Amino acid sequence: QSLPIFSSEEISKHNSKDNGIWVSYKDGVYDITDFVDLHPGGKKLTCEKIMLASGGPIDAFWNMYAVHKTDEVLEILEQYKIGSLSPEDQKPIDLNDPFSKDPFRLPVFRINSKKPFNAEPPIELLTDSYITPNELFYVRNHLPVPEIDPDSHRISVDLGDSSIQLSLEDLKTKFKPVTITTTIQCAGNRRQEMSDFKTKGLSWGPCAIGTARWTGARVRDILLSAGFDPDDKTIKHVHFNGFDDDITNTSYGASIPKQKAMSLDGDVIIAYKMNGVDIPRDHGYPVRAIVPGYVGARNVKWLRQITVGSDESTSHWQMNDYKAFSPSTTFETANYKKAPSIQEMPVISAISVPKPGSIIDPEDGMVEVKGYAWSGGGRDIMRVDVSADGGNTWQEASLTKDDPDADDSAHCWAWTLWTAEVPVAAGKVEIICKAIDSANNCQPEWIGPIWNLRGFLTNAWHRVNVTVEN
Ligand code: MTE
Ligand code: MO
Repeated sequence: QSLPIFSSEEISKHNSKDNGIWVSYKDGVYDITDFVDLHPGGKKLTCEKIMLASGGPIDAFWNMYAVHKTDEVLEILEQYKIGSLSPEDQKPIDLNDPFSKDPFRLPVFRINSKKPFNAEPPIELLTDSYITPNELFYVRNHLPVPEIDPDSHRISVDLGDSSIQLSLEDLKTKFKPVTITTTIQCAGNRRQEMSDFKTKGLSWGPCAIGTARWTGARVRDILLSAGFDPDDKTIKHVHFNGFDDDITNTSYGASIPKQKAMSLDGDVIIAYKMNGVDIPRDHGYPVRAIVPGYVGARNVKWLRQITVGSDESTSHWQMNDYKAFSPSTTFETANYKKAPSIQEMPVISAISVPKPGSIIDPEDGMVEVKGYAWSGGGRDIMRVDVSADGGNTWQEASLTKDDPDADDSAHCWAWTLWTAEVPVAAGKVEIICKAIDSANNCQPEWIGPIWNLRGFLTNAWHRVNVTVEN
């Protein structure tokens, strides 16, 4: 007999134990709820990974986790077939669509824009591990993901009067590899909170942030080997250009101050590994700039060129984006030329557990609260305070860091995860957190005084509203 036909829309509704866990593979649709429940010992990992793909196709997903794609697993999957995928949803890729070559992404992402792809992981997964798994790291693309052949790709280091071309092999063998653990955060992280008032930009929640161990060559070493004179006072900025371009052939670009790029303490690298493996395509394969402590936008992905100049990059993203304004500045009065570029990031924190809207059954009147805290410029997190009574009383959270540089105050690039036990009263409760960094910077109480029409740098006290049962 013939099985029913399902659309990908219908499949996407089945992505939890409550609604059933469905996936599609090639033209088949499978209800794997029971399979996931069975948790066959050694297959636990497979189950957990498949859970991440629930409600969507697992084809490309399995290519990513090829080790799990055994005949045995495919046979098991066949037992759970419930239907076929509708022919419209099996469409071959449209070659006229510049985004058709974009890589596969996990369906668990909260998508803010599909083309270009912009997405953040769910908050409950974000702080599960100190190092964000590559496949859960937020993605912020302005353009289609370029396809780069790693063998022929060259990074051009152009110094005006001299120029060198580096292959991936050169980058890996000619320079001392360094590994830097750093948090990267988009300037638009938590913009959603400012969007109650009008802002221009994607509506990010609090998860446009992640932490990874990046391995690569120091930009300092690269520039020196290309003959750059660090004492040349006319040079003030180092520019990075990407391989991704728009219809006018303008590529993504950004710049950072020379001091940051050339300082040994700056730890600016051209990375070719993310958490020990090749950088995934969404995150810059094969090479990207890593600028610890600075705004995400300067960590140029798919790097094709490094240049130096007396001025900042003239790229749209350096000149007319990533700048904040006073709360009274309007779209009419915003003067992008005059406003300084956002570079070093301010102190921020956010609550990841409990989720907004949760109903909590407290144990002995206490609730466990978790989250992250981070500051830019290599500043460490000294303290995180949590309150569940409108800020009358505060509990100090216990802090977890796994940044090998955390002991060195000039080098704390990665975030701090924290946990606090907080007393709660029954009823509607607002849980608040705030962090203090190693320069004693603290977060503003609310977004009012920092509101800006672009919705950048939303670092007010983070608030989560929950209901506490009696
Ligand atoms: N680099 C290129 N070439 N193109 C881009 O669109 N986006 C930037 C930056 N580097 C971008 C880029 C922005 S705004 C951010 S926040 C980070 O990459 C996001 O990095 P991720 O996608 O690896 O999280
Ligand atoms: Mo960003």
